[in-house]
Amino acid sequence: MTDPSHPLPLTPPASLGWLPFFEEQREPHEADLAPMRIALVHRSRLSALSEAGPVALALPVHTNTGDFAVGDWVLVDPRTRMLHRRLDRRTVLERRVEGSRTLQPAAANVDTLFVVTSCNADFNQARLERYLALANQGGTNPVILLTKADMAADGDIYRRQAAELQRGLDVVTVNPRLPEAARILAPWCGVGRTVALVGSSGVGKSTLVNTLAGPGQARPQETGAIREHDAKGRHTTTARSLHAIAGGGWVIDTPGMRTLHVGGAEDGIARLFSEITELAPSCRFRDCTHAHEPGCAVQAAIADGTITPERLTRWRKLLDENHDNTPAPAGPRGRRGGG
Ligand SMILES: Nc1nc2c(ncn2[C@@H]2O[C@H](COP(=O)(O)OP(=O)(O)O)[C@@H](O)[C@H]2O)c(=O)[nH]1
Ligand SMILES: [Mg+2]
Ligand SMILES: [Zn+2]
Repeated sequence: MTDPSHPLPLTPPASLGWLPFFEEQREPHEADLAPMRIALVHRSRLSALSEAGPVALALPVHTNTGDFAVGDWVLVDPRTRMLHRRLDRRTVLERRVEGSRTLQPAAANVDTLFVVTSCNADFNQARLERYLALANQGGTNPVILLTKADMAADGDIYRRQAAELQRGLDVVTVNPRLPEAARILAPWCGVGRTVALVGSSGVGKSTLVNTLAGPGQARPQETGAIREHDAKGRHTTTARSLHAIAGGGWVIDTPGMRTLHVGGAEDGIARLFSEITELAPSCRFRDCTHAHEPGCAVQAAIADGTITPERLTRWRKLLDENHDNTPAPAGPRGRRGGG
């Protein structure tokens, strides 16, 4: 941590991903506040990275740390280290809080979301689609990372099945244990850029964080062999955190996002299933559900093999779940998209 008796520098650290988008949000009276990036979110504390290093922030009373995400930009009093305010996010990955419709930010200002899956029983198109919907919705570019291809009989099958999940989707095979993983992922990393990792437990996320951090670094993340549950079977409170990448840029591991419930992601789902969504205007009925109606362009695409029935089923299921998890907007209109 930085020496609390010294004022912190006011220069926004460009290497941390500071952009004109954030600069433009600073009001004239905020010129003597220091921009910093949230690096760690705990139940009762926040730490941030400044030009001078890590800073434990002083929080105003009634601050809810759950409103902040790793990757957020905040303005801080350089003398007292008191948090002043959070700047608007360029992108945000939000997950639904278990048992409620509330969305909680898990990572902010992420450029690329690496959706990690191994080439084994973990591979599941429906689950990958959830992560893609989340990335699309938050304005983040998704890339699928296939791990453990070295242990699979035929990695190409997984590659093909991943590539067909979204038009133009990048799919990369990578072994997180090898140093060359950093070179393979370099096109998405680099100075000022931020990537985040999501995926099931055991697919290699923490190993990848360590590899990206580079040799000679204290291993930032515990991997595989270490128990991920405490004696009661709950997840240990592994905090989400921001780690420097050796070749420049930042990586966020998101241990809280193993199971994913989609809510408020209608646009992200539409983009994910664009081959279905784009056909809808060609259906005879404007409100076609693509289930049983005559003159349905989507059913025609299924009949000629362009779209698989499984894909249509997954689209419908995700859309239904999203609807159930999305708070109805306030106002007399009621249901979202109605009228
Ligand atoms: N053989 C092989 N092992 C891997 C690969 N990726 C990860 N592992 C191993 O899988 C285990 C779980 O990795 P970990 O990073 O802890 O997964 P996490 O739960 O996603 O953070 C570790 O023992 C890794 O060394 C891979 O591509 N090939
Ligand atoms: Mg891990
Ligand atoms: Zn239709």
